Amino acid sequence: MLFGRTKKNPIKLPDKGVKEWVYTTCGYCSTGCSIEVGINDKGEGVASRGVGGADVNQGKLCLKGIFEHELFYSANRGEVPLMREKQFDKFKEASWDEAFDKSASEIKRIQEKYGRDSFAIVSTGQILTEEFYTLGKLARGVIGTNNYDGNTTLCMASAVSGYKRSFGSDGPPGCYDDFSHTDCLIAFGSNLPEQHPIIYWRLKQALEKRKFPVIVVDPRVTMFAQMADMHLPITPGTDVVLLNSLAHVILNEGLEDRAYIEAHTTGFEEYASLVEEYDPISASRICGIDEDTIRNVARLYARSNAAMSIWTMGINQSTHGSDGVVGINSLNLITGNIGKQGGTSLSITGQCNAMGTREWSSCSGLPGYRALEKEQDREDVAKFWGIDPEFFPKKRGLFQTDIFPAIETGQIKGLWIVATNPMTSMPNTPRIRKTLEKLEFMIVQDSYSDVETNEYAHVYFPGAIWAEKEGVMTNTERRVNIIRNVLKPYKESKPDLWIFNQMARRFENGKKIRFPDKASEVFDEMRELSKGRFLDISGMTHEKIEKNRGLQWPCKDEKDTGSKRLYEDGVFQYPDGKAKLIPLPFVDNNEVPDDDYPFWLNSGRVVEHFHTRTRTGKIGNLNKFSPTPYMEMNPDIAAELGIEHMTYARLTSRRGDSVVLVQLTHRVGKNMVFIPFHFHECVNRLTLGLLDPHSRQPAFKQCSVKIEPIVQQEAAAIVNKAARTF
Ligand SMILES: Nc1nc2c(c(=O)[nH]1)N[C@H]1C(S)=C(S)[C@@H](COP(=O)(O)OP(=O)(O)OC[C@H]3O[C@@H](n4cnc5c(=O)[nH]c(N)nc54)[C@H](O)[C@@H]3O)O[C@H]1N2
Ligand SMILES: Nc1nc2c(c(=O)[nH]1)N[C@H]1C(S)=C(S)[C@@H](COP(=O)(O)OP(=O)(O)OC[C@H]3O[C@@H](n4cnc5c(=O)[nH]c(N)nc54)[C@H](O)[C@@H]3O)O[C@H]1N2
Ligand code: SF4
Ligand SMILES: [Mo]
Repeated sequence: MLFGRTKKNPIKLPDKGVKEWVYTTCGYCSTGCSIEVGINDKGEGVASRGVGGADVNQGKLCLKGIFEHELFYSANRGEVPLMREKQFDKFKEASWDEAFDKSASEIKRIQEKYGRDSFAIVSTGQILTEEFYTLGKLARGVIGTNNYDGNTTLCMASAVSGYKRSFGSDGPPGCYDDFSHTDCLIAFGSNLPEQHPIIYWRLKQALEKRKFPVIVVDPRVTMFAQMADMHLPITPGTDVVLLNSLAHVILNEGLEDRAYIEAHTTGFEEYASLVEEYDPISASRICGIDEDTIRNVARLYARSNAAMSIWTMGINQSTHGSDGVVGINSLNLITGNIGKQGGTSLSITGQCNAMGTREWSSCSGLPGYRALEKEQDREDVAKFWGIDPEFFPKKRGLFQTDIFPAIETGQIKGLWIVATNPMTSMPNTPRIRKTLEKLEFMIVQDSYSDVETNEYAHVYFPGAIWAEKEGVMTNTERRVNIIRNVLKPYKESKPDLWIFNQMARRFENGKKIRFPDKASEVFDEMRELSKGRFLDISGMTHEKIEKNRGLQWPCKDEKDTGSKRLYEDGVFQYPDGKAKLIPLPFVDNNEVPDDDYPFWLNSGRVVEHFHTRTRTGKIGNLNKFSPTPYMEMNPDIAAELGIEHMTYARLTSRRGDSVVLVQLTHRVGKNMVFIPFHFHECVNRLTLGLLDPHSRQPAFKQCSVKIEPIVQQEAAAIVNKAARTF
């Protein structure tokens, strides 16, 4: 009998009729893959492929990137501006002028009646850097509200805060090339193979050439944990204890880099005396990692020629997020692993341009890593923009996570949401729903009109998407890469830059400040503002960026082709040039499982979906892999509760309840469940989101729930609603 194919005809790929390939950069995650979009003779985007010569991805793309061109024509793209008098009335189509006039007059009315800061703006990590800079000008220099922040508070705020506390400035010091030089890697709360598949591929590529230990710290057996040499299944929210204990072993055994500590850090005495309290035996009782493993990992790390740490949301999204980052930085400082090939403390960023907003949006201050708190910075920017420095507030206003409670208490009356979907992505969405209902006026600016938050808007601005506009984005390793304008905006939708410029013209200061229409002219302003500073991009131009497939800042002049690493000279951004070692006492303030709510609720992502599914939920080749809200649950505990594989179950927390499909797996222990957060009315109905005191980032990953079986027919109806198919 014959098995397999008998006739071996070559596989023929369907001809998509591509006439031209246009260079751009992927618009999903912060890996920053260079991508080319294929255009047919009607000017439509019909294919995507990786760019072979690009440093970052060397021709590869993950499955989200491969289908990225399908976004252009996917369901419910915003076609025209929409308006309505009252929330929940039927939207009516409007002209752009009508939508802008109404919005500007409502903003002015609210600010005149309740004060300038009563109108808030919440932005994103997903538009282009020139757009961020322009929105910053509009928010800080024209509308003049201090309650202006972004969804990066849900995402990277702890990394920013931790970098600032340790090094005196934000800015990830390492790069992907460090994998090729390191002798030991620890990954804290990061599931690289699913969330940053191409960074993971870079790591695998390095490991194929040269073996070094990979240690993954994650309460769940992730795909990354499965490939690691060591998996440390930490008790949720206790990474700081593990970090203190690693430092304890290093200092007790004299494995630290004394010369580096003395030359480049301050605060050693206080730091050492605090970590002295975290011996591995006491620490193991809190963080759940046995004492020998703690000692082994500490020795391995400190004895390596070069060792590096990476982390993502398992660290940032915690009540100790900022402390976790500081702890990781300190581990690297005491072992002399900063600014060195293969020795670094590299936060793996989330959204495609979360770095761009940190650098240029003015959300937390003023452009180019400037601070509102510094008089010189206020004066420099005011002069550059041509306005009175007194127009600026003297300190930063509310963080995104404090803006919603301020709506609740009536301090904020109007809100403009740009490219974020808090009705699905914020913790405790039942509370967010009530909050949004209190607004007198809300604008939602999004590429999709069906984004859940739009249900509460008075005005909807349809934003063009990613490759329908031009500008740059910065990735995890500080690489600025270009998005070329591949095709025309869909229907009447418009680039976010154009939208901000049109709004600016409707205010007094908008007539004083220049708002260039061309992205390259906006970029020129940024270059000028960056000259001679830590974040120097003055040596970049759009053309040079494309030619090099991205340039890493600082990049100081025409000949400069960028910098792989920061702090190679050991000079940090504090006035004394030294990094700070900061003691981190641990206080357990999480909602932990108890008799009433016996399970930890963990949440995160899966490879095929991006965030709230406004995009990937509509792409068949992605959505088909996980079309339904589900939960990973341990089979042993499920059997005790009478819950079966692929049936529905109800979870309840102190905030609300949710129904999901059960997938039995040993990825999670008996006291934990994991739910991807991509689905509306799902995990964030349950989450508590206690805030980190430094970064105000919510602890999405820690709260407690109870679980029960549910009548299957009733459940199916609830779940189908949350799955919303298109
Ligand atoms: N496919 C896909 N890729 C994405 C995204 C997406 O939505 N889909 N989003 C992008 C964005 S914005 C971000 S921020 C990143 C997020 O990227 P990641 O942070 O890698 O992804 P998550 O799944 O949110 O969380 C990572 C891990 O943290 C673990 N964790 C939970 N609690 C703790 C803890 O207390 N300690 C430790 N050490 N670990 C813990 C979880 O078990 C989980 O496996 O991904 C980016 N890439
Ligand atoms: N439980 C739980 N919740 C979480 C997390 C978790 O791990 N667990 N992770 C948190 C994290 S790290 C993040 S980053 C947030 C993400 O949360 P969100 O920011 O709310 O999620 P997105 O779905 O990415 O929303 C972005 C919106 O921007 C739109 N958009 C995309 N490109 C453009 C553009 O160019 N212009 C305009 N105008 N619109 C555009 C998209 O259609 C989408 O509606 O979720 C957070 N929420
Ligand atoms: S790894 Fe990230 S940047 Fe690269 S193709 Fe995938 S989603 Fe896009
Ligand atoms: Mo994120």
